[in-house]
Amino acid sequence: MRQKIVAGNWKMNKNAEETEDLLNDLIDQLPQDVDAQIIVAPTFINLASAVDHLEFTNIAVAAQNMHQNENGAYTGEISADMLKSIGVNIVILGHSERRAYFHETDTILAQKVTTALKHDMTVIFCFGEELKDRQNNQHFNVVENQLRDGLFHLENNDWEKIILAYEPVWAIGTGETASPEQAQEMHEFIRETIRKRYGSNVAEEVSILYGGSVKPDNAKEIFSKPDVDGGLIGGAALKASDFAAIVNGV
Ligand code: G2H
Repeated sequence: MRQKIVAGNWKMNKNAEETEDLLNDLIDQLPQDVDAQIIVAPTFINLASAVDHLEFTNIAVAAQNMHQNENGAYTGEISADMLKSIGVNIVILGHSERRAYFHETDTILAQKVTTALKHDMTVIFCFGEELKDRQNNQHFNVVENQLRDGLFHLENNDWEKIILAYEPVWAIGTGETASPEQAQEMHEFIRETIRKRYGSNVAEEVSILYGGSVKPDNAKEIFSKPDVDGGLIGGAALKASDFAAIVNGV
């Protein structure tokens, strides 16, 4: 059985006090007995307090990004070792906002993945096509290329540390969601692409999350699809009752 996962990507939201408030609300409202891994990704400066806060809970903490190099003159950046040193073992890489606004290329992302795995971190690797790609019927090609260029340098056993997050760019923060059928169609294609390169064991084990305007009222139907193993949640992760409702739908 594949691991079900619901991860909240808080993006650039919540100051220190608001982070504590939301974490407290999540501790109160998230189900204890759910058969899924629950992850939250606050901003860098609130990660250490989040790790402390969540120590005795079933909620894990992820970073939203990290640098590909070990250390050095990279003003403003954060390394894998720094994250590990405060107890953060999971990192989101390749989010479309990082790709679009911070010019992260597939080559840089492949390096980031390698660095994260070297530090024994789990990677939530995001990818997905833009609207123009879907309109031009290029969405499968784009996704296949993103997987190949970002991840296909890995060995089979590296995949134990990889979680995939398919996030069609046209559905991110727009209120527009891929239909459950569109999500399933792409997730099946992704699993097949992994199967061709790495074989059935890796393909069947890897969790593939859907991301893009997941809300309490559409989560359950999307999560019910056979190749959708959970979600990466943005806007709806900022309110504990919404995030809890989504977790309950997995
Ligand atoms: C996609 C998603 C979380 P939202 O970016 O990564 O955000 O749910 O707000 O579309």
